[in-house]
Amino acid sequence: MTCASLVCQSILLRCILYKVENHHSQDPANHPAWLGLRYGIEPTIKTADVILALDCDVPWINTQCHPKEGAKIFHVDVDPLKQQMPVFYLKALKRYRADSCTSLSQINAYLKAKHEERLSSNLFMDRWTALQASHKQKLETIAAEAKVDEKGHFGTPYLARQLKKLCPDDTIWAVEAVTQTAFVADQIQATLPGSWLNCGGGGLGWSGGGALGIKLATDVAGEKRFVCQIVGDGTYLFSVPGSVYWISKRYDIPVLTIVLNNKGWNAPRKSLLLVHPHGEGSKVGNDELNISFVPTPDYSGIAKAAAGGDIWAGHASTADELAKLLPEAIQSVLNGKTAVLDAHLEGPDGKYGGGKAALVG
Ligand SMILES: Cc1ncc(C[n+]2csc(CCOP(=O)(O)OP(=O)(O)O)c2C)c(N)n1
Repeated sequence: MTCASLVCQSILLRCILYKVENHHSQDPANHPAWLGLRYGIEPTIKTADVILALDCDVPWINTQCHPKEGAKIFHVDVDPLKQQMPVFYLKALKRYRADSCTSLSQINAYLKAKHEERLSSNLFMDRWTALQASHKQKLETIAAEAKVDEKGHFGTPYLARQLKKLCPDDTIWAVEAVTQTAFVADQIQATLPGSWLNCGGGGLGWSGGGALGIKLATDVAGEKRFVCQIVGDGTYLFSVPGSVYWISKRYDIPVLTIVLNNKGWNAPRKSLLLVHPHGEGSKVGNDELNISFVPTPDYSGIAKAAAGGDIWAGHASTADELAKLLPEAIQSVLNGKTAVLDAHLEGPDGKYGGGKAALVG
């Protein structure tokens, strides 16, 4: 993947190697061509001369953001015609029904054989240097977003940055963070193939059972990897936590679950604003839209009850509380016991037990 990004940036004028939300992995964040993970909106899409879409179902949302006139688009996919999605259409110059890894290997081999000289010319060296500078800039911008407010409250960027810092380097991230996904991806900056997992399907709730399955699979493979599930609070409820943590305990499958508690569903508001930015729904609060969970349930308590009391469970509303509890939760998982941390985004207001950091009962 690294080579592919390099090749695209070098050979073509400006080319995006771009993967979006619903895929099993993303381009490695330590590569200068990394643009992160976005939901069909990324400024570079509008300026690119060439776009190579690889296994990407929704590379852009036309009404929000689309390639400029004359951009050359190539599409490589196991199913470029999306035969089961009759409305899907990507206006590409060429489409290839092909395995992306094989395709990239072939493209790289071709470029190396035919264009070695061009690749090492000053022009391309200069582009490479510029790309490295823009990558550095991007990483600095992302780092600046991981901040705490004047009350010590944190949002997803800060939380995800702490996770990246404190979890083992080879952690597998099972991510079902819905509207928070891009923030999580920016801060986690996954680089290991297969270490970032999310789901192409629209039905939410896979990540609870999924995290257990991933953990089991790595144990069976002898890798014994640390698995961290990062899940929206609404999605956590869809995941049937009563079953997940009962099974986690019954079969001793330790995972770390981080619940992104933003007091309910954020996605429906975002969706309605995309279609009716100034409609009636845009003028009312989440209560009236019936997407608020206030007062929120005791997410980690639900897990604890399901596990017969034998897991680590807690909630944190401030950066200080997080600094105390997150290392404990991680250590618990490393010691073989599942941990569920209810992370109160933007503070304790409206959230269960808000106001004091606590281990659940
Ligand atoms: C099983 C299921 N039910 C409903 C939906 C529709 N839906 C999409 S996003 C969303 C809200 C998810 O809430 P949460 O996990 O808290 O994430 P947030 O929107 O707050 O980022 C809902 C209800 C869905 N995709 N899957």
